[in-house]
Amino acid sequence: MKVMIMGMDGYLGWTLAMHLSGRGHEVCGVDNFSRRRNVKELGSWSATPIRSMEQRLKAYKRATGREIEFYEGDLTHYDFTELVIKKERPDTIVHLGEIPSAPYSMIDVEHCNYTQMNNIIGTNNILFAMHKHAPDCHLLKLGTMGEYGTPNLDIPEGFFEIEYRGRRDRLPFPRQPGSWYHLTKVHDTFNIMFACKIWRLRSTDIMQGVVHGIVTDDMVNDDLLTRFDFDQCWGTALNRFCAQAVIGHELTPYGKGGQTRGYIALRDSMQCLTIATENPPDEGEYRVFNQFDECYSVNELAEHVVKVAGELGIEAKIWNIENPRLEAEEHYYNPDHEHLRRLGFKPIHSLDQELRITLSKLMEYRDRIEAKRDAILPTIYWTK
Ligand code: NAD
Ligand code: USQ
Repeated sequence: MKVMIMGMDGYLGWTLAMHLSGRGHEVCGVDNFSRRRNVKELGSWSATPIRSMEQRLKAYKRATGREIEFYEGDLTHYDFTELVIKKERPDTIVHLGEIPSAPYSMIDVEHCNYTQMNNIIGTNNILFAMHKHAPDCHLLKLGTMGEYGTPNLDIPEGFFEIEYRGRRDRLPFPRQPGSWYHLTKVHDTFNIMFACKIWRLRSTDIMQGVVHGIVTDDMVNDDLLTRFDFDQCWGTALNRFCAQAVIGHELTPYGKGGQTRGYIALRDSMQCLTIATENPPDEGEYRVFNQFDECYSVNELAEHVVKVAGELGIEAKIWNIENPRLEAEEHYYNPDHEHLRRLGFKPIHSLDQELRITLSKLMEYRDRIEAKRDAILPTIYWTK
């Protein structure tokens, strides 16, 4: 299959490019390197010393003999997006090319609008270019479990049956996102659903939980590493806790720490995205997969990190700091995640096994994390 990865320079994008290429797919990708710039803006960097795209592609060719095609450009520019889709006419587009940070979108009006314009317009440009030049292409779009929020009900995969005033229908499950960023994913959801309806495009909307982990089997040398962030904006919960542990910083569950989300290891995310790529939906079909391994509260995550770090001789401590976000700190959370399992997905490692790998590898980059220690504690507040 020919697969085009939008956002190929990112945490998931670079990892997926190697993974799909390794399975024999023809891979090409797009990125505007905004993630590198945006992390710098917040005074931080990736714990792993990532190489430039040019160096990555050469290193990958050296290590495997395989080539990956790359286009630098911005998906919010329609002419560019149309050009690459028209030129490559991929079988699948994996769309990861969005700004993924909730805190970044909450900084101020500029960051909110930048995130919303970038994400929503980029996705719409892909939809219009697909309609024109690649109508049979499968759009595999990364959404987020955060679209649903934390309702006091079980969460289905995208749709549910509802009876209201004596009538029944199958409707999209209510979306209650918790940041300007998460809202972009909701807007994308409805735009994609609408495009599938009017143009008979096919799409899988992935509601992915929080990703964690540092390496996959494709990263056979350090030139092939993906990024790993740990600062207040770009680091996600479990990755932050691991980075905090290796430099002796207290682990920072926010508030009461009962906030529960679905979490998935990077290598499992690759497995799921591969399964979805290789099992496309029918023409005109819009389907939703909830993608995560298991649900944990942030307190539980911190406890797992303390335990595994202890086994590696690292003494980690937990510090429940003031919550900078507006979110439920104790709540019901029970999302379904059957669709991918039915297609064969099975988590590769237990959480503790994956944490052992992450913590051991991160020890190599302790100095780089220490150098940006000041970027760890939150200063962006939802309500101020
Ligand atoms: P990332 O920031 O590392 O990767 C996104 C890439 O897209 C970056 O390299 C960035 O430069 C590029 N990009 C952004 N806007 C672009 C534009 N307009 N034109 C071209 N390139 C652009 O993020 P990630 O963690 O790899 O996440 C990938 C996707 O998965 C995102 O859509 C994110 O919302 C979603 N997601 C991530 C997680 C997670 O925990 N990492 C969880 C659920 C969903
Ligand atoms: N949290 C802490 N301490 C920290 C960091 C985070 O307690 O040091 C808490 C947050 O308050 C939140 C939970 O951990 O309750 C998850 O936060 P996060 O920063 O790990 O994840 P989030 O902001 O939700 O965003 C991340 C990715 C985003 C993706 C989303 C999936 O950045 O791209 O969409 O995870 S989900 O959470 O399922 O919506």
